[in-house]
Amino acid sequence: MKSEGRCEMEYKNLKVRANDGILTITVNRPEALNALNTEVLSELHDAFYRAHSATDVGCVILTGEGKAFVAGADIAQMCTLSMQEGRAMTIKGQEVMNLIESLDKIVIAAVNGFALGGGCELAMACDFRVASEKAKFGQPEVNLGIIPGFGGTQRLPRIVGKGMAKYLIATAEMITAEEAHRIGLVEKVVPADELLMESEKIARVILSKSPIGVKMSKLCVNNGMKMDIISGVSYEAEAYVSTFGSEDRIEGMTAFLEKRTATFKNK
Ligand code: CO8
Repeated sequence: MKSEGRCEMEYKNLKVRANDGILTITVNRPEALNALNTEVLSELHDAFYRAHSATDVGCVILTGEGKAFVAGADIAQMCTLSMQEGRAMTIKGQEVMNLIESLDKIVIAAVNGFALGGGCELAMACDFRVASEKAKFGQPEVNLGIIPGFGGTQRLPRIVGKGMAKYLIATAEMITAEEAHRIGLVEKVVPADELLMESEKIARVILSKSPIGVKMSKLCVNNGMKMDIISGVSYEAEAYVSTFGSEDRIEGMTAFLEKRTATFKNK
């Protein structure tokens, strides 16, 4: 997959800003709590497609405008859909989530507020989640007579375990950022006004590491989770060996021995 054109684009429902290798994508439909309709999904797909393989982007931050990260799929739109249209929307949403998960760089979900239903699923497709202490998480689909359809029944148990996933989905309970942190759904909770600063700080730390190392380790974790342990470690060994052929491996090790900071070239 090659990205074409610029990453910073004009969208109706997104704000996209590139700064020093960090691409910040903000879902910007606050009047509907950033609910995901098919248009927002298409724009997210386009923005992440452009970010993929973009050489001037090293890390992506995904967040929401206003009091929600994303309050789910758009219920007003879903209410009008036929079964075929419902199928098309779930597939479209899953394509966006899969694209984010398989992006060749780390995607940080900076969860500023409600992350419900499709919004929680969107956050789970990211590599990890930094949450404002005001954020709220939940899978309320059973309140609406549906189930999570953007990957939630698959990603939630892989993140928090089977029992907790079933508990959250079957009760539709909305949980606080603190509780989400306790169960491992969120990696870090920060004060609301520090969320973007903290996420950018983490992104800058990642940008200072070897891009090949970061990319290959993401690939190993993602693909290894689909394998049994023996196949997974053997996959890791091949990926590990491939980093040995990089200039950055020589630079990283030499810099350590010379007691200086490594300058990585992504080669
Ligand atoms: N879809 C559409 N509009 C929404 C959504 C949504 N998910 N969430 C909020 N809005 C709208 C409200 O309707 C309201 O609009 P208006 O001002 O025109 O009445 C506006 O946003 C503000 O919302 P509230 O007034 O409700 O704000 P509150 O602060 O009182 O409440 C809540 C905030 C608790 C977040 C509340 O808005 C809420 O419960 N929202 C719905 C949450 C939800 O159920 N999400 C799950 C949706 S289902 C889903 O995501 C399935 C994913 C898989 C889909 C597969 C494709 C077919």
